[in-house]
Amino acid sequence: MADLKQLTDSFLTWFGGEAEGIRYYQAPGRVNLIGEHTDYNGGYVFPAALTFGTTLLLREREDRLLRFASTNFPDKRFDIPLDGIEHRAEDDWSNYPKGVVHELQQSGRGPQTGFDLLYHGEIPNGAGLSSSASIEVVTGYALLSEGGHPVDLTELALLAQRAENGFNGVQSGIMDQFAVANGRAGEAMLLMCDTLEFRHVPFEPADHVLVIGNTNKRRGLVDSKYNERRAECEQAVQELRAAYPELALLGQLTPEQLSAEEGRIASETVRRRARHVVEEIDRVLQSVDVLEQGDLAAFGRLMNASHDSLRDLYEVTGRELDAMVEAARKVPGVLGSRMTGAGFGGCTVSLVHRDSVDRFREQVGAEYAEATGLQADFYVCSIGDGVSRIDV
Ligand code: NG1
Ligand code: MG
Repeated sequence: MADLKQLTDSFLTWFGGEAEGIRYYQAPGRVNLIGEHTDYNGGYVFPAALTFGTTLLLREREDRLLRFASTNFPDKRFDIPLDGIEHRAEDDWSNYPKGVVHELQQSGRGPQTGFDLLYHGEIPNGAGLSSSASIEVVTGYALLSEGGHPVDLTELALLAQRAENGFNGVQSGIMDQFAVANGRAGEAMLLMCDTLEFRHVPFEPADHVLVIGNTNKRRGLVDSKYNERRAECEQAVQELRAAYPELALLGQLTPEQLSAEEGRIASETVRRRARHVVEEIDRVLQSVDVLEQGDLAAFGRLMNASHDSLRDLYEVTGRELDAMVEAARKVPGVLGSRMTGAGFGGCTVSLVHRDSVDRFREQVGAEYAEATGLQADFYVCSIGDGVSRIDV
């Protein structure tokens, strides 16, 4: 948890005035345990909220100005009138909270006064741990609460997704915002991305921990490739409609249904993309089954199968993620290891025996550096709660 006393001092340095009247909110980052590139296909995902994320301090103003500052980007503050909210490339990270304000205004619940806002992010940027969703969700939650509006967490997740998609031009799925809004400590979340039905699944493996490994390979090309994969999935749906006229999303097909008709897909590449999606959705459901039976080893094997499919069929892993996963799987006590998030760089997640964590850091760090020339970072993580107000 961030040091609130220090953040309060920092708030007063940015904005002056008194500490009285400052309120505190937090939203976590998230890690997806399995179910990758399934959300925008209307399939299942299995994410969990982290115990670190974004802390937001805010204080009402008497005028109609929003002033955004961040401890992560200390050389710039963005002062924007409530009546002038628009996307501007040069406004950098503040486009995320601005997107949320825009969506709140669209829905008739925009702030009625200005605010001073200080963000403190503990999530590495561009690593696939949802720093942007965390900023969006904490902003929406805080401004709705301050305005005296009831907060429906699912509606908040959708609003935050629109802020990311419409305002910021990323065609993201719903998983990130949803997990950040609805997470619960000690539990992962089985989410059906088409209907948004979800349930929490206890995930507190006694002798094992989740270790996130950051490849520190920033995801340069992610936007174009991400949208390319989405287009390939839509292509598959169109061609499969010859057999399944009602088909709207790939996630509606079982592996057997796809396999019976995949010959209708002309491109071999598109066929492989489709196969990844339907099999990955199936793996999510199998994961919940085996976890509910307490079979962690089986879950680890499903994590491995997920990564291999993302590498061979969906082709979104890349040299760095593959090298890290390969090194991780060689460490005794590792039940499974896979990339998490969009891919191309960013993070891996591994299920590691507690007694093997030190060896894991050492051995994976060294082998990864040798293979790629990059330094890895590791975080042993627990599953935390979704967005909330912090009472002080
Ligand atoms: P990351 O890599 O965490 O940004 C992206 C999408 C998700 C999902 C995953 C792949 C964004 C903001 N998020 O996650 O919705 O599609 O890729 O499973 O684009
Ligand atoms: Mg993001």
